[in-house]
Parts: sequence; structure tokens; C-alpha cells
Amino acid sequence: MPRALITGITGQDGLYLSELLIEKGYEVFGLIRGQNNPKLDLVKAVVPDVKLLTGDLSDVAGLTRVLSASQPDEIYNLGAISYVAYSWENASLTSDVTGKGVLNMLEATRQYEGDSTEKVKFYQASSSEMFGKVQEVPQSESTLLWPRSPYGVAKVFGHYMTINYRESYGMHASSGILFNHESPRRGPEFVTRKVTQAVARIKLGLQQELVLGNLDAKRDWGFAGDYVDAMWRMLQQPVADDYVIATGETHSIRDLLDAAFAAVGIEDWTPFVRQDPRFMRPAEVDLLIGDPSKAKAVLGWKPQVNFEELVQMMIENDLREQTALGR
Ligand code: NAP
Ligand code: F7E
Repeated sequence: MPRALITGITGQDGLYLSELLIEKGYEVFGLIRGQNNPKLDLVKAVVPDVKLLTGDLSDVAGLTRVLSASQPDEIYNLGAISYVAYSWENASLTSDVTGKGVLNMLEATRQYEGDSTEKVKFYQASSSEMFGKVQEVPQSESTLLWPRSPYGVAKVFGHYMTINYRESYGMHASSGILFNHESPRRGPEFVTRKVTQAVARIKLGLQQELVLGNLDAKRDWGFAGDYVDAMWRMLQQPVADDYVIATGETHSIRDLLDAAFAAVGIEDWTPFVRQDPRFMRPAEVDLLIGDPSKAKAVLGWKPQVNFEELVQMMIENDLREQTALGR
């Protein structure tokens, strides 16, 4: 039975990846932080077979202990402070966790691997935020990085550290440059879920208004369930490498509003939506669109859920959830 360790087990991707690996017959360990993590019950309910170990990405000694206890064949480093807007207010903390945390995991993995001839396979959750002020359209593995937020800068550090450990120590360390991926499990601070939750509440008469920032930014949005499959495929390759994972389509926040309101039968959303500078960012990433052709050719990966299906899935979930909460 192969063993996998996942950091970020309480997050959107951690839950989908745990389900996928358990289905494939893995013994799965998850890193959980804090003394009374509020998402513990959720993890236990969704993936009861995952074995939880306490640790924090900023504590390398603790990570070393977690590796000894779990003895993983594959490590998926998904843990991060992942909310871009928050990263300006907490730039130093974001650098420590999202950036230096990757180095801590790589170093703990290198020491755990020691002189063993069996390579531990390491996955780093890199991000399309690294492209920032894009230097090429669409963005591929070779596009110059130009991050626009403390989060993006921290991810660039983690990305290059992963490549550096691969080149310096021969580690099987791969980096997935994933474009935005969403689901009914997406945190409500991110724009897709903020919109689908609000639209469901407006439809049910529980909310009157949705307040947003920049409606013109464009993102390449896919389904998280498809994207965790790409992570696993990367670690099954004989040689570690970096891959862009994206749909190759882009949509603005306005398109998202069109699709979400249309899904509940509202054609004109303008009376319900207000813009507030509070939600504007000091530096915006205007356009993201990925070129996933390398992942298609090498990993045999392609997205299964398109933009309209994704929005529909999230709206249906939020209508169910909000109906239950409204009762
Ligand atoms: P998420 O839902 O925000 O989950 C982040 C996870 O990181 C949570 O489990 C969180 O645990 C954990 N974490 C935060 N600080 C930590 C620390 N100091 N030590 C250990 N764990 C810590 O993120 P996601 O959407 O699943 O994304 C997974 C990874 O992919 C992240 O690295 C993210 O930056 C990256 N990424 C995401 C996307 C996307 O569109 N979703 C795209 C590209 C890359 P707590 O519950 O304890 O806070
Ligand atoms: O913003 C605009 C906002 O917060 C998307 C993370 O998973 O994907 C995610 O980062 C866009 C931006 O995601 C609101 O200005 C407008 O242009 O949903 P988001 P993100 O910043 O793209 C990348 C790939 C990651 O790696 C990250 O971890 O939507 N926007 N109005 C808004 N965004 C939010 N959150 N809230 C608004 O009210």
C-alpha cells in the first residue's frame, strides 16, 4: 500500500486529493496545524480514513517528525496562506508560510530521504499568480514570472526552491503551476464562491446585495476535482518536471456574474451588484489564461468540467446549503 503525506489537508484541494488517493488504495496522512483546528471535524467527516499528524509549515523540526511518523512515498505540499488579498496585509507571515514553508518541507524531505535509493516523490503547489503582470498570452511553463502580490512572490520562491532541490540533490520534486480551480468546497473569501453563495441567497430572499471589487479581471477557472488528478499524475512520472494545469479558457468576473445569475433565472444582475474600492487590490493580475498542452501530451490530462458546468455545480450546492441554513 503506497503512503502519501498531504499538507493543507483541511483545504479545498487537500480534501479532493485525499478522496482520490484513498480511492486508489493509498494510506493517507494529513498535516494539521493548531491546537484546536476548526476544520478538524470536516476532515474527519469527509475523509475519516486519513491519519492526522500535527505540524506547521513554519516548524521544520515538527515536519521532520511528521515525515518519520508517516514514512511517505509521495508528499503533496498543498499547505499555504492562499488568499491573495490577505497577503498584502500579512506579507511577512505569507512569506514565512507560503514561501519559506516550501523550503522547510523540501529540507525535511531531503533529510528523510537520506541515502535511500528509493526516491520520495514531492509535489509543490505552485500557482498562476506567479505570472502576475503576464509577459505572454497564453502562459506556459516557460513564460517569464512577474508576480504582483506578496503571495505571488512567495510562490515564486517556493517554485524555484523546488526546481533547485531537484537540480542540486536529484530529488523527484515536481511543481504544478495550477490556474484557479474552484468547487463547492472553495473558501467563501474567493470570488467564485462569494458570488455563488450570494446569488443563492439573493434567489432565496436571504440577501439583497453583492459587493465586489474589480469586475474586469479575467481568470482561467477549472474544477478542483480535475486538478488534483493532475497532481497525482505528475508524481507517477519517471522524471520530475513542471506542468501548467489550466483549461485554456478565460472569463471575466462579469462573465461569472452572467453565468451564476442566469443559473437561478436572473438575466439582469446589475440591480444586485455594487462595486466597492475596499475589494480592489493594490496591484491586480488582469488576465490569466493557461496553455495546458504539456500536461495533455505528457500526463494525458485534460479538464472534464467546463466553466458553465462548474458554476452550475457551485450554485446547486449553495442553493441546497443556504436553503438548509435559512430554515
Ligand atoms: P486552501 O483551501 O486555502 O487551503 C490551504 C491549506 O493550507 C489549509 O489546509 C490550511 O490549513 C493550510 N495552512 C495554512 N497555513 C499553514 C501552516 N502555517 N502550516 C500548515 N498548513 C497551513 O487552498 P487550496 O485552494 O486548497 O490550495 C491548495 C494549494 O494550492 C495552496 O498552496 C494554494 O496556494 C495553491 N494553489 C491554489 C489554487 C486554487 O485556485 N485553489 C491555484 C494555484 C495554487 P488551516 O485550515 O489550518 O488554515
Ligand atoms: O480573485 C477579483 C480579484 O480571490 C479572483 C487563489 O486560489 O487563485 C486564487 O487567487 C479575481 C481577482 O482568486 C472580488 O481582484 C473582484 O482579480 O478568487 P480570487 P485569485 O486572487 O485569482 C490563484 C491561482 C491562487 O494561487 C490563489 O491561492 O477576482 N475580485 N471582486 C474579487 N476577489 C475576491 N476574492 N473578492 C471580491 O470581492
